[in-house]
Amino acid sequence: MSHMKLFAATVKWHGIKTLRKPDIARRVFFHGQRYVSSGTSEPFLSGSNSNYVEEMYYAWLENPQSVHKSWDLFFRNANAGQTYDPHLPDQLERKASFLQSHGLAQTPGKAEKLVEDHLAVQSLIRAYQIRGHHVAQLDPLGILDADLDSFVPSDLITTIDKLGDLWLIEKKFWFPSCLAPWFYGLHESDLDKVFQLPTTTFIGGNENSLSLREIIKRLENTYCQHIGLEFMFINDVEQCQWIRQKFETPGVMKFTNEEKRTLLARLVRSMRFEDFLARKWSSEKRFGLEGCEVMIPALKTIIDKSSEMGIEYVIMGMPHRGRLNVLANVIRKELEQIFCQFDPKLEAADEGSGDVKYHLGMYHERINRATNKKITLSLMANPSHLEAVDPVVQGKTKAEQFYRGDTAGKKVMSILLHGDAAFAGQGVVYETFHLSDLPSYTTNGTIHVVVNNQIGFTTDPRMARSSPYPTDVARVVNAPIFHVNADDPEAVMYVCSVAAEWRNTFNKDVVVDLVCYRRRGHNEMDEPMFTQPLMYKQIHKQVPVLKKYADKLIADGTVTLQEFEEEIAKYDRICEEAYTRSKDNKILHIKHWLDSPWPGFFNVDGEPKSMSCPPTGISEDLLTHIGNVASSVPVKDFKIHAGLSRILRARLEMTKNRVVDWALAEYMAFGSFLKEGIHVRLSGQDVERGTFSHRHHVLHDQEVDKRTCVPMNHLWEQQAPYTVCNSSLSEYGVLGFELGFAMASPNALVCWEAQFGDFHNTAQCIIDQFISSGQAKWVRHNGIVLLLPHGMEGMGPEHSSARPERFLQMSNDDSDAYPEFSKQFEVSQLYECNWIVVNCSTPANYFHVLRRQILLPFRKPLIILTPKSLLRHPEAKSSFDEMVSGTTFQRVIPENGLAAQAPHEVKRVIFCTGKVYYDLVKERKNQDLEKQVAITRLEQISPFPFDLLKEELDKYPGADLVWCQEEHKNSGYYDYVKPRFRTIVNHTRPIWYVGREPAAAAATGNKNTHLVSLRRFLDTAFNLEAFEGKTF
Ligand SMILES: Cc1ncc(C[n+]2csc(CCOP(=O)(O)OP(=O)(O)O)c2C)c(N)n1
Ligand SMILES: [Mg+2]
Repeated sequence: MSHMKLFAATVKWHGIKTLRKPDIARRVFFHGQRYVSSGTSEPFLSGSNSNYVEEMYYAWLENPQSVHKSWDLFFRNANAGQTYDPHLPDQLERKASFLQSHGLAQTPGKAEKLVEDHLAVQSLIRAYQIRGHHVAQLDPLGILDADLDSFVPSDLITTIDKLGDLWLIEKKFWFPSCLAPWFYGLHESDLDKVFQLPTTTFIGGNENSLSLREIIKRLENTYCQHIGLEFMFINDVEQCQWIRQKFETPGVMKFTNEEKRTLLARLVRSMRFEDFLARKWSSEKRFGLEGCEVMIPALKTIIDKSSEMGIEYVIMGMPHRGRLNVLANVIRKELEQIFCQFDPKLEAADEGSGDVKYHLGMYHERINRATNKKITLSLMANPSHLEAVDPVVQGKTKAEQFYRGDTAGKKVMSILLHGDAAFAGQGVVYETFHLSDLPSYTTNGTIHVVVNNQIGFTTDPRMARSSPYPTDVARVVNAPIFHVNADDPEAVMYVCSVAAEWRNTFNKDVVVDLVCYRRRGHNEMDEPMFTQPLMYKQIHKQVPVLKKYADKLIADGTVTLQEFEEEIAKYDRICEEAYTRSKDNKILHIKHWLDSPWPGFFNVDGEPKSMSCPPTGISEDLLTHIGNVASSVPVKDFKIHAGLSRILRARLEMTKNRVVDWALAEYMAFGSFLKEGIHVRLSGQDVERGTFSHRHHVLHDQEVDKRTCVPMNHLWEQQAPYTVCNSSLSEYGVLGFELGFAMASPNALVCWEAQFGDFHNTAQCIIDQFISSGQAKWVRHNGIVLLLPHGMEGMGPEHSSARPERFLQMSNDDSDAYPEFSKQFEVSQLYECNWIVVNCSTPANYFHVLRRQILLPFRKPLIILTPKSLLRHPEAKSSFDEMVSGTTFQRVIPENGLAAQAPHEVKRVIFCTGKVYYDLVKERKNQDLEKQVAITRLEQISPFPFDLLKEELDKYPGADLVWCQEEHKNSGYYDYVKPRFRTIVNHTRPIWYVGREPAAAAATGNKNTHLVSLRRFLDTAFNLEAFEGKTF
């Protein structure tokens, strides 16, 4: 293509109109030469060309009648006895040898011409297959080029009438006709010559040769009408052949009358639904589908075909455009439930803050009428943030496949809808595509449907993307892309049916690009003429697709006008009746819009079955067993690295000594779930080994390539599976994916680990829009765990802080409200919060908080600030005693040393969280202040353990209260904890800050500065006069 564009540029530069015949001839000769000279890059009888002749020759050898008579003559003229050897080194020699050996040396001109013409025809066919989409009539408005380029590839003829003199392309400029057919050395006089068709085309149907005229006509029909196919970049012959066969075979796009009537009826619903909303609520935003009404029958065709091929569950994600229509006419949400949402007086049930109607999700099991099979449809709720839902849909789809044992994606499938501007502009689309073929992330093919209305809000595509099509991103995964003119409903149906067949045959992604227009402004209140005057003048003249299609079917007798009008009246009646019923709905229950129900997990009212959590410890036997397996290589003849042997030996030693480090504690938690049938999935960059080389959940045989072993999957004969998977280098996409995975079932522990905690900020949208607020907006629980390595260890501005302040700032517990402490306080506080933020200082507590995540009677996102240096810190070890049955997670670890024994003598209580505790303890010892200073650890930061901290504060009535953190003052925890501590003491005592100064960067890049600032704040922490005389 780049060659073509270059060539076009040259032609344009010289000025098309001023080209003189000799110039043209020279250019034509230049291009024609490509096929007769042995010195050019693709010479005669080389590469694919020689393959073609060979192919023909071998076919002739087998059966002379199988090739066209011209080839028959050609090969018969050749001398018997010598065969063509394509492996001779020199092209010229090869050609000469071949011709000579076949007795053609004396008539090279004739023979060469015959071969050249066939090769030319083959090249012409290939040119259509590769570039035909550039000239396909894709834009219903006829004003824009879907590929943003009005250039017609010079090797395409595009219509037979244009053979001859100068011809008009796209009514835009004159182009010399000779550049097209002559490009391959073919002339008008060749049009009625018959050519053998290569095996790479199906245009012949049952015939294997056709006249050039017929070849061009059929190629134009396939590639240059209302469908534009991009697939020739796919590196798989079988897949290319499959697509060619689907589209090239003559007569493939025929529909029965029944099918046409169904299509018309679906269009009626799609269009009349929008009309109805427009009539009833003319000034309400609904992001109508007008201009792409065909999307509804398109989706229904995809679902019908997929159901026919065995799909039972379709999970969909889509943006605003046409969403209500999809809910009504594809998912089949009751219309009154949709209509009542337009009532401004509709009260919200007290389930959460809710969301606007065009973001809500839906789950529906029903019978697919076309196939009479059961089908479940789920449309995922999503935020405004375009494309953010893509990886979430993929994760949920993967989970549904996983839990059904549908490893090949034969039962569960996803469909993603996109807008043209968002599909091209949002990077998460690319990240999601890159998950599509990874073993632990593939959903075995997604069908992407782009509502390509050739505009994004007010922005023209030429200003919105640098790629020719909005769909080019899909090329990275070799997904075929089918562009189709949305005003040709039958072409759309055909394309959708092939797309569904493709997905369910090859289990790979495919894109359907519905090239359409947007009849109104961005939303119903917007004036599009401000910015797109010409486009909208054309749009105002545009006959709606329903009318066009109805006229066509009425004209050809498929339906009568009366039948058509009855169909409309029938649907209008349905809408009116639903509208009347909708007025009875006074309260909106968001749970009726839930996209992922968890049957049996909650009680019938959707409430947790209890408000308590059992102790999270496990039996000593279990701890020992898991420890032993974690220290072993459970398969035979498996050679591990010597360094790893040392690590495993150390684990065994720890198990014998009844202690755990961080990695072993995690092992214990994960392993214990597997025994209980809870699936555990840990995903993220390099998680299998662990960024800090501490985990080693996947062992690699040092002698057999790619032989691995996951000991966690060898714990018991009957156990839930453990999935640990290194992800692609993405945060937004992968975190979204894991969130979606965690949505499918409450009986799984799904963890995403950031390489370093701060990298989560490239996934901020998933954190803000889904994890923090998902339950409030969509009443959907999610128990995802985020493991965010965090700690100020002199590693520089990045790799240091997981930015706990951001999570805390978004926590919804009220800093000023002093809660009532009931018996269930701990659990009900967890139930009320939007997420849990912890920073554990001991392996045992990490073990417990992971266990609590599943033992809770509901699900909440859990953000864990995980350590780096503590992974190997000799003090950061826990005894089995802290993990055995009856033990539990400690939200606060109070001082339990000398200071706690005589609390009234304590001068200062330092509250802290995480790793700084170890620095403080060491410093206190150095300064011999163990009686004067108590150190209390806050392990669960949010929701704030008001109850336990109150006890701590009461215990030390005469002490200074200090919050100490290693982070800078404007980050970390201080802003979150300060007002809450004050609430506990009713503003009667100050809570002093000790830590690093405020700073713009999360940490210094200078090791010395890091150490100096550490020294400074440790000094302040133990300077008992530091706050004397200060006011608060
Ligand atoms: C991530 C993100 N950025 C910006 C917006 C604001 N926005 C809403 S719709 C829209 C235009 C979308 O254009 P397109 O994807 O072509 O969809 P269309 O509205 O044309 O159907 C924009 C910019 C958004 N919703 N999400
Ligand atoms: Mg658009």
